[in-house]
Formats: sequence, C-alpha cells, structure tokens
Amino acid sequence: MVIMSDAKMKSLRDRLAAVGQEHLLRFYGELDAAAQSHLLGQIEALDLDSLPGLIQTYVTGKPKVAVPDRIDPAPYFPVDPNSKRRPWDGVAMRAAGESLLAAGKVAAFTVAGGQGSRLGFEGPKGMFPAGAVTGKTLFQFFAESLRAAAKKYGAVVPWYIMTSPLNHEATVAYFESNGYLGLDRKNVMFFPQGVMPSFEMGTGKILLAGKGEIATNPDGHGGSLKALFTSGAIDDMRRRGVEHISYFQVDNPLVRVVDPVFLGLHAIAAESSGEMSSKMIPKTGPEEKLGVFCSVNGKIEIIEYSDLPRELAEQRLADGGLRFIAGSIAVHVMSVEFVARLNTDRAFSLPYHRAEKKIPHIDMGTGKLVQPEKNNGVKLERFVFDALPLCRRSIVYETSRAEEFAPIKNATGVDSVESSKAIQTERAARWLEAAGVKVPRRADGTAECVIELSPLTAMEAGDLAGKNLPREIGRGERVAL
Ligand code: UD2
Repeated sequence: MVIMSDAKMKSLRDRLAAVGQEHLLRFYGELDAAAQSHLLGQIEALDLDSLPGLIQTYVTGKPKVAVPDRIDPAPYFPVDPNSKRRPWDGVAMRAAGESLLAAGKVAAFTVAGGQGSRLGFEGPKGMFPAGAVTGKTLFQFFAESLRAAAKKYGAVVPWYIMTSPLNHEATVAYFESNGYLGLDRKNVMFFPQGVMPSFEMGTGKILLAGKGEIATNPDGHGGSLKALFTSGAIDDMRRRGVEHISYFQVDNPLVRVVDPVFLGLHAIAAESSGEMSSKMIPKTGPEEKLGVFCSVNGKIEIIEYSDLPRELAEQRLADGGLRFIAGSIAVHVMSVEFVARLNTDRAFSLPYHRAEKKIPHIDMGTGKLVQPEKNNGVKLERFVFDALPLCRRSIVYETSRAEEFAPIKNATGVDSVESSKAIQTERAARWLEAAGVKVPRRADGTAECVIELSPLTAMEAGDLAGKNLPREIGRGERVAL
C-alpha cells in the first residue's frame, strides 16, 4: 500500500502542478485509504517528466504525419512462386519453414488486448463466437490450428497471448474453465500489455475515470514489443529454443496461425534479414481500411490507410490496377532476437499515434461521471509495424484474401460476422471440391450451404487428401467438418 507523509504529499502536488496535472488529486480527500493508495500507485507509474512534451506533441498539438518526399510501392513476393514478374523457390521456402516448425523453433503470438468496441461485444474479443456453423470462438480456431500444427510437424508450437489489464482476468478464466481448449497449459502464456493515460482534448489534462482512478487505454499493439520482453515471454522462448514468432491479430478466424512458406521466406530469402516480415493482400480499392506497404529510402514501411495521402492511395498503373496495392493483414513473423535487440537498445522507441475518442470521465466541478456524446479525449497508441524500418532488410509476401482473411471487426457489413461466415463457407467449399466433394452452388456461383472446417480437419487444402469426407453436401445444409 502506498502511504505518504504530508511532506511527500505536498511534494507530489507540486510535481503534478508543475506539469499541469494537479487536478488528479482533486478528490483525494474523499477516498478511503485503499482507494488513495491505488490512485497514488497510478500516479507513480506516470512518467511525469516526459508528460509535457508528449502532450504538446500529440494531444494539444496534432502531429502532421510526416510524409516522406519519395514513397514507392514496396516490392513483394507474389502469391504464385512461378509468376513471371518475380519467380521464387516455393518448394525450398516451404521446406525451410517446415523444418523450423519440426525443430520447435516457432511460437505463435496473438495480440488480444484491443477493446472490440466497434463490434459491440462485451468481453475479450477472442471469446467472440466466430464459427459459421458451430459458433466456436476465435480462440478455439487458433487453439485447433496449434493442435493441428503440433500433430503435423511433430513439435509443440507454444502460444503467447497478449491481453490488456481490462481483459486479462476474463481471458485467463476462459481458458481455465475450458480446459485450455485442448492445449497443454504449460504451452500457453498470457501477459497484459501496458497502458497510457487518456487525455482531455484541447487541454491535455489526464482524465479521471473515477474519483480515484486515472482513465487509461491499452498502449496499442506496438506495446507488444515491450510487453513480450518485460513479461518474460522472450526469455521463455529462448529457454525453449524458439527462434521466430508468428504474430497475428485476434479478429481473423481464417488466419494461418503458422505458415511454413511464409516462415521459410522470412528465415532464408536473400532479401530478408530474418528480423521482421509481413504478409499482404491486394487491396480492393483505395479506400479499403488496410495499412499500405511502401518503400521509403530503401526500407519497407506500412503507412496506415488514414495517413497515406489520397493522391497516392488513388494512383493507378497503366493496366488500371492500384499502384499502392499491397494492403497489410497485420500478420508478421519476427525473430526472437530482433524483439530482444529492440528492448536492449536504449534509443529504441516507437512513435505514438493519436486517436480522438469519446472517453467517459469525472467532471472536475461536480465530481459526476460524464458520458460524452462527441469526441472529448485523445488516446495514444503505438503500432507494431513501426518497427519494420528498424530491420536491416524486411520482406513482404502476398497471400490470397479468399484463403486467409475473414476478419470480424464490425457488427454488420464489411469485415463483420456475416462476411466472415460467408468467406469461411466459400473457402471450405473450394477445398472440399478440390478433394472431390460435390458442393451445391447458386446461379451466381456462391455456395448454397454453410460449411465450417475445423483446422483439425485441414489447415490447408491439401490436408483433406485421404480424409473421410461426405460425397456431397445437400442444398441449404449446415455442415461442420
Ligand atoms: C488493423 C491495421 C490495418 C490492417 C487491419 C487488418 C492498425 C493500426 N491497423 O486495423 O492496417 O492491417 O488491422 O485486419 O494496426 N490490439 C491490442 N492492443 C491494443 C490495440 C490493438 O492487442 O492496444 C490488437 C487488437 O486486439 C486486434 C489488433 O490489435 O487484434 C488490431 O487492432 P485494431 O482493431 O485497432 O486495428 P484495425 O483492425 O482497425
């Protein structure tokens, strides 16, 4: 418990006043001892010295995202290794990735600290029912993939899950009460990411979520690079002999949790330094909400869709295709040593990105909780992809949208549970047809049924060979295999 003498309290008030944050103690006298101690703990965790600069740059000021003079589209390995544009050795890359997996040198890493507010789902997003037929959760999809990978490659793929202080306990409780989803609990590690204080727009004052509670927000998926290290996950990986981390977001049930071809490209392609690599899909149009792979001064970068100047996003090639075509699906491979190096490099720091939000807070005059109707606050987050330019050489690998990208982000429309279920069905239909199963189709070519394939049945189309499958799926049937 943090207890302070009067003299220490005075000095704390002075330090807060010096950085314009003395209001944080406005209701201190009304709190009981435990609440006082909690608030003092939160204040102690703030880096008071750097606050004024941070606020001036990102909160009261709006940093103009520095767009470099010269931005080119990033080069990438096309999905088809035999493509004339840039042929590459698909067989060798797969073999390299498979041998990393078989040697137990790969870990899976899910960033699951986000707040899922767009979906309107209370609770950890990984618990969202995503399966087209069974309604199995996102976490179940990933767990089944990891069980399938362990079987296929004969080695455990340990799983690291980054939560946030807001959903950590609920996430762990879910795994505890569901038998770790069939995984060995010693191969699953959870750790919460850090938080940032939330600020009042315009004034830069830190908001209070309660009279004795600073309003905070998770520090962005970029916080994972630090949290991997400070949580001991990197040490745990080193102990296990893990060399590479397969990074993915919590929202995509079709993600290739570990992809041998991508792992191989990352680890052995001449263009890769084996530090941090990325997957891309061709964007559907300039407005699609995917960060864009660019090349700036010879380095690969992702520029978030909202930051890429419109005239660049809309540029077309002679054949009508987008010039900046490569959209990020937020799937990366990072080496364990790259993450460790970033954390031991004193100069390492990722920039913040500013987001204006509606943040409930205590009114300083009345002491009452206010639910704002328009944006009143600023959240600061770090993005993991800002580490890409810190690699010596980084590669981008094109993948197929229809095979790997069915994210659930919104309640309806694009990237929603409906669109995800339709993509799940179409992918399963293609794989089953390739294995000789008859699938009913409508006049427009879409499957007239709902199908969900467990990763335990197939992680990729070829895994269906020799499996016991139905000869035909009935019109309107709902099938989980
Ligand atoms: C992200 C990318 C976008 C594109 C898209 C693909 C950013 C800023 N944008 O958009 O370019 O690649 O994904 O689907 O990354 N998370 C945390 N902690 C946090 C914040 C987020 O763990 O503090 C996790 C969150 O749980 C989710 C992921 O990061 O798994 C994505 O977060 P988002 O919803 O902010 O990004 P999104 O989907 O708009």
